Amino acid sequence: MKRTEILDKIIIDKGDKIALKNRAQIDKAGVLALNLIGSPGCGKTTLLERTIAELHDPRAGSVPLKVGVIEGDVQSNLDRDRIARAGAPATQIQTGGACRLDAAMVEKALPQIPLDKINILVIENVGNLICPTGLKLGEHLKIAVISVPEGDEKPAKYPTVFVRSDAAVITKIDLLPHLDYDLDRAATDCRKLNNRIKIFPLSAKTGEGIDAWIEYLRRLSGANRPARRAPAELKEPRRTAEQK
Ligand SMILES: Nc1nc2c(ncn2[C@@H]2O[C@H](COP(=O)(O)OP(=O)(O)OP(=O)(O)O)[C@@H](O)[C@H]2O)c(=O)[nH]1
Ligand SMILES: [Mg+2]
Repeated sequence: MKRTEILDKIIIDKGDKIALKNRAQIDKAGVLALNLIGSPGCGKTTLLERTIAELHDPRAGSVPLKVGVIEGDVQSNLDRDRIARAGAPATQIQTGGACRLDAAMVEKALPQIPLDKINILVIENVGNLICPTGLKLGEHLKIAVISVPEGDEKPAKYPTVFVRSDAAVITKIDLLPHLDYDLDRAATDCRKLNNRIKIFPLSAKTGEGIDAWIEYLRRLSGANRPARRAPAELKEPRRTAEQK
């Protein structure tokens, strides 16, 4: 192993230990934790605003679920303020230049979120489709977010996030009539990379497709209550040799 590779490994191992500590804290509270990964402007915060509205104030017959959010950006508190306006506890990490969050940043941010009062913690990673994919933060699941204006070839060109994610949200489908975007191609390419990935085409603006996404979160959140933790979805998905 080269010296730089050894240093990288030491850093990643240290980060993984902190991620495990974060995860233990999150599990103790019976909270489901998601790491949301997508390019700048793909629609992560808008998806969260819609998700918070649907889960906090559900239609008759469903129990409300409370969401807390750790926002990650290079600079500014803009996304934290949006989430706070949507009615969820939120805190902001400013990386000061780094293109992804790491477990130590999340460890510092966790005390700002009342884990005992929420069901789902979402960590919105820094807008980037590559850098955030390699680091564990303490989440149960990674969720990839891509959007129609980015183009349908994104899964083929940026495969790693789709290999490592449990679900892919394809957002801004309200723009499909205006753009040459082949939804089937994007979905097929995601499944070629990861045959267990769940795909949710939706529009956070119009609400089309949002029900399936909300139902998915409800099911996962129920599965992470302490008494019934660790069903298949909450374990690392098994990869084929090609996907590793
Ligand atoms: N038409 C349409 N526009 C959307 C949708 N979702 C988000 N947008 C718009 O896309 C732009 C970026 O949305 P954000 O939610 O801020 O994107 P983001 O991924 O959080 O951005 P960063 O945090 O900077 O990485 C905004 O102008 C949103 O209004 C959607 O479903 N349809
Ligand atoms: Mg955002």
